Amino acid sequence: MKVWIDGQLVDEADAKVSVFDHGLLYGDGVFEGIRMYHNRVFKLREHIERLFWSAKAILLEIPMSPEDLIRACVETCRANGLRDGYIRLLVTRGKGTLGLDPRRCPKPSVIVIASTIQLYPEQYYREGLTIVTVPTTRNLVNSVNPAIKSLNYLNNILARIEANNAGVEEAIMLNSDGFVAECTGDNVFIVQKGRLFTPPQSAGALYGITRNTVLDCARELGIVVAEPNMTRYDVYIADEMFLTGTAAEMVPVVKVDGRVIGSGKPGPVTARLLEAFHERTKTDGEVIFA
Ligand code: PXG
Repeated sequence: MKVWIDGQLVDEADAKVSVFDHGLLYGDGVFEGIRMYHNRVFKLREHIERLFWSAKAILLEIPMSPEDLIRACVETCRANGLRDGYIRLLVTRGKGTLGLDPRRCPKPSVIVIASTIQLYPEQYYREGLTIVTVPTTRNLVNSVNPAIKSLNYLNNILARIEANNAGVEEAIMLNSDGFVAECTGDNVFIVQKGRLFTPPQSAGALYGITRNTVLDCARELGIVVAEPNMTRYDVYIADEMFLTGTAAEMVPVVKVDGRVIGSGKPGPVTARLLEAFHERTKTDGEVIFA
């Protein structure tokens, strides 16, 4: 496998960062997870835009233009012969000294890894996931805002460990007010009487690109959408529920904290949206091989 690092495509074995990189020492950096479908990098421009927003929020200057980053992603897919798969794009604060001060890091590093990704087992897409709410609270919007896709995912990892301990694959995280924020790597949606709801971004969620795509699909299908604050109660009484994320795509949820959601099977609105989503993956994004 070839990995893109700071302008060069190198062999996987030579793709290395310094132990003094503040991305490693402090989780100081930002990233994106991007998918390729049918020879296209899905929503690549939107991912690059969000990467620049994350970087801006942490005062990290990306040493490349958006257009150059787009080219680097496509080039890395080509170098690995990938038409479907997954890109992990990251920008670290770079090599510095021991000590927090990012002024000691003169040059941020840009890394593009293009590979494949393991989906949830197919069974979950057919039958739906069982999930739980976990005690670890979503980061406060006034701390490291959860909208920043930073290299410090420890909060989400703790929640994921709590999900693992409960024997399930995902976890709902609440914010400090007790409202539903999102899952550890996915945004949350519910369907109630034919209408689609997802927590507002101010509740402490990532500005999910799959979330936006699904909202666009819903509006196009004439489904009413809203972004209200949502409690666990709202989730329990939903007719349908699903999660969205680049890795997970759209995955139905059929049980939360022991409560069966709706009929206990993936619902009809979820199925319509899933079909619309898959259609979009066929036509959107930068072409890899001309
Ligand atoms: N919330 C969080 C906390 C995330 O990390 C999403 C929501 C969904 O956002 P997108 O833009 O992807 O629709 C994410 C994204 C992984 C992995 O390796 C995780 C994500 C994306 C890609 C891969 O687990 N999370």
